[in-house]
Amino acid sequence: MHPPPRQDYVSLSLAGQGGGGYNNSKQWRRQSCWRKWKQLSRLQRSLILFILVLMFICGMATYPTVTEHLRGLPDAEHDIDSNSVLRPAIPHVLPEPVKQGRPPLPEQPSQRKLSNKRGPPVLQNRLQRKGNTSDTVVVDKAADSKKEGEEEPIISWRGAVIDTEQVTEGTKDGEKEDSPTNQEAIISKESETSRLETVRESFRHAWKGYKDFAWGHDELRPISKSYGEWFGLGLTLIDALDTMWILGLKEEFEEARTWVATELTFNKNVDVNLFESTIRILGGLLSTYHLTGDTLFLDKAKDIGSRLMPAFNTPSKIPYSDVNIGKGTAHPPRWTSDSTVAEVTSIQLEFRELSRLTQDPQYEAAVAEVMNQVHKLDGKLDGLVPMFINTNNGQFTHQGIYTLGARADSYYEYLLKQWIQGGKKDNQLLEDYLQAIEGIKKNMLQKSSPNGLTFVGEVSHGQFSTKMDHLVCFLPGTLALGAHNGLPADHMDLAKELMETCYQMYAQMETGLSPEIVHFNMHQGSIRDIDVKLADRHNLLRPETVESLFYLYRFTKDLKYQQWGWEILKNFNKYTKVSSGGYTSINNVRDPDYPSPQDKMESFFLGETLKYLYLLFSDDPDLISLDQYVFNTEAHPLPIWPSTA
Ligand code: DMJ
Repeated sequence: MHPPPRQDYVSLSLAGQGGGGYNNSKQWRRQSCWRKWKQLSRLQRSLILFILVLMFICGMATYPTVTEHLRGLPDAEHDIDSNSVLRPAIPHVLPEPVKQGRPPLPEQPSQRKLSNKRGPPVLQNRLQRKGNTSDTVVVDKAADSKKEGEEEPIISWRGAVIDTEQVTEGTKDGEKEDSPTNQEAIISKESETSRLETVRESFRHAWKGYKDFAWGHDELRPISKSYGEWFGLGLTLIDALDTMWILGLKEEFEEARTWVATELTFNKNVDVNLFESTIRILGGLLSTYHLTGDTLFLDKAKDIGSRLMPAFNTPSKIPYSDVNIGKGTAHPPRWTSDSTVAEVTSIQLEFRELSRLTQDPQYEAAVAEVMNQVHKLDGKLDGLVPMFINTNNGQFTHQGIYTLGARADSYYEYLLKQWIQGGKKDNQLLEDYLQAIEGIKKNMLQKSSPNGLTFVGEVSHGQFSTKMDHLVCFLPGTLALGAHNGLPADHMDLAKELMETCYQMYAQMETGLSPEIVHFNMHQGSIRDIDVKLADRHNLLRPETVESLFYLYRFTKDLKYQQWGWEILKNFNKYTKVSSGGYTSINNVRDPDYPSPQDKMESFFLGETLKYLYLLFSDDPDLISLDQYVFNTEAHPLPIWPSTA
């Protein structure tokens, strides 16, 4: 090799130079080195010194990473192993799952080194821990938005807050794979699986009763092993279609689909209630169409939707309550020309969606007209609406009574949900919703005695009443949904307080099941928070509390909500399950020895209650994502419209 001609090239030849013979004494070597050093030019000496200094600096800089890496190897190994056993809940910090082919090779040291370059060692450990513990503990959503380096509260599956620094210590000390944290993960996963399976079993049991004794009819009467007819349209079967799809009950779904394809006809001389058939039948068919892509359900939805339209032919454009879907005529109930406010304002999600799918604006126009009129009406109390509206003059009637329960409840729910469905653009809906929530806070919220449960009472001609319907328990879920969509954070605080109250309406009963209506005690010295009147002790298998538990769990990941739902499901199974098939409403939630079965399984038990329980126990946020779907008031998910902007 020829040295390059340039003079700044440093050439060192340390052995066998010159004529000096080999002498291995220390002194000779020292003198020889010194002589050679002196023989170098000034430039050469400076360059050598510069290189040595540079090497020293590099050595110092890499020292901590290398030592940290070496120290971290056993823990990293542990992390990788445990991650491969458990499914990642925070996938971006875990290895990609292998989709096909051979199992993955063990990670090579060079790969680990690469991953260490993503951040300083301490931060890396944090990220790994977070991913690592994702199956064992649930990271509070709010914690995710915290800056790196801040404390992250982690909640164990028992609901206890764990100090993240303690987890760090445990991991550094070489925690074993079967550490309590990982055992909890496995238990937690197992309980998710078994709870989901319990809901499926419950559904199958209900379905068995319906199939054996009420097939194709509206409702099962499980005690008398017969059926009840309301509209004569197979209400339970239609209401349950999307539940079967979501629960993955393919066989049951297919037999129901066959019935819809071959037996279901709306060309019948029957009177149906506009609201009930819209939320259960139209909503159920639209939702099933969206989930399955099967146009059979869309065709049926168009058919029933168009047959319901005569209801809007009223002097005021406020629809009548009843329609004869065979004759195309509509009318109010025999005793009044009023409609219920909740009914005329809780059909909008379904008819708007029907217009979007059919490109026929008549459906949306009809229901939007109702909303516009109600928006402008006098007679509200701080955004709260009365319970009745007249179909002739379009005015509120029976004014002065305000409730969040029967006859008004879903008005509030649909203000928010229409706003969400339409991409959060309609300010009128939003303003009416926000004003109503303020109205609730101002006029209806009180605390019970002795335990200070927050409850929503009623107002009657200026007088506050401590009565609260079970129906009101939709409200925590709706408030939480609003907060999730950017509405004030105090809505979530209130949602949590009311959720606790709704749970107590179950927990404080002898059967662990809520009555239809409760009254809260407010006077000092009360011995219990909740009283139930004799006539209000029934339970109709209603969904509102488990519906709200689903929302609260989705948004907070607080495991207590799953636990509460689990208790409720167990009590439904204990007190309302009929051995020959089906579940029954009961008359007395206060008598565990004889809850007094009513011999009726409402269609919403399959359409709503079991669906929300299933979604509550699932830890998959994409199973009907709340950023893609909005549930109608009968738990039928409809898509949030894609933005056209
Ligand atoms: C259902 O039909 C709907 O949830 C409605 O909004 C209220 N009543 C029942 C369930 O309780």
